[in-house]
Amino acid sequence: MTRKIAFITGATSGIGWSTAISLAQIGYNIIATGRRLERLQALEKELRLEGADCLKLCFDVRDKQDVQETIATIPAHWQLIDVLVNNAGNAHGLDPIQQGSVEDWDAMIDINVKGLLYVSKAIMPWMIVRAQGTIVNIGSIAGKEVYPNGNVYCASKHAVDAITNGMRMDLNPFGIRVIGVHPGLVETEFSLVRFKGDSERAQTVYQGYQPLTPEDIAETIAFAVSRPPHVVLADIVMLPTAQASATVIKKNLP
Ligand code: NDP
Ligand code: 8X3
Repeated sequence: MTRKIAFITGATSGIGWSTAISLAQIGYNIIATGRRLERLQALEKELRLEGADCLKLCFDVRDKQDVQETIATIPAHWQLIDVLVNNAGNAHGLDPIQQGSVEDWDAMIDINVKGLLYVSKAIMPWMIVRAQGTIVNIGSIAGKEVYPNGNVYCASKHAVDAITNGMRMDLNPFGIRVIGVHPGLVETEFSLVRFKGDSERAQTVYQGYQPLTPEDIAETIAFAVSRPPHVVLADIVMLPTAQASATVIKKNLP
């Protein structure tokens, strides 16, 4: 079997890690990226167990020059990228706008929005020249709705939604599929990052109901990218059953 190639940002954890495994299981070799090299090394071992090759690229998506220079080192046979999953991102803080930290705002806009653009800018030409490829952008329910204290994170994910829809239009002449995946609550390191390492606070986000798992999202991405070439699942909103909207969550707490 000739394996396809998927490039996944934020593959060191959560949704990105699980997506790497799921795509390996359906016949992809993986270009896995993130800042934590030891995590990429651990992922590579898991991918090899699935029979997949792995190219590890360590960079911060905020660093435009590093993104460009690192992606430029990809050997020719790895440049035939079939699927790009723009997943790297996080929330930083959960504060009323008037109390928000400028550093947190910068991080969310630089990583979730500009990082996605920098990576896409480097990969799209390889898809355009082959007139094929699929781009999966990980948005959020926060990109469809706004919730109290979510202000800038929600703005960053609304931007991802807009960019996704714009990409689908602009890449339409080249037959490139663009898919937006917008999860609700998924138990990952997301809340640990949002609350700056406060694990007790992070755990409370997922208590009293069954959140989505990163595997749930990964399976859906694997399903979406493996549809026949004439089919695009353009916009996927995925919630835990206990969640009806960004703010309506049925919790059974003591
Ligand atoms: P995790 O914190 O588990 O994973 C985040 C990933 O993003 C890590 O692999 C991290 O890698 C990478 N990342 C973060 N900052 C950077 C950076 N500056 N440069 C490169 N990589 C970076 O969270 P999730 O798996 O939950 O998040 C993945 C995506 O899903 C995000 O875009 C998030 O907004 C979105 N999402 C999450 C939901 C949830 O409830 N968990 C719901 C909806 C959307 P490293 O630290 O090694 O660089
Ligand atoms: C992550 C889900 O509800 O915390 O995007 O914004 S939420």
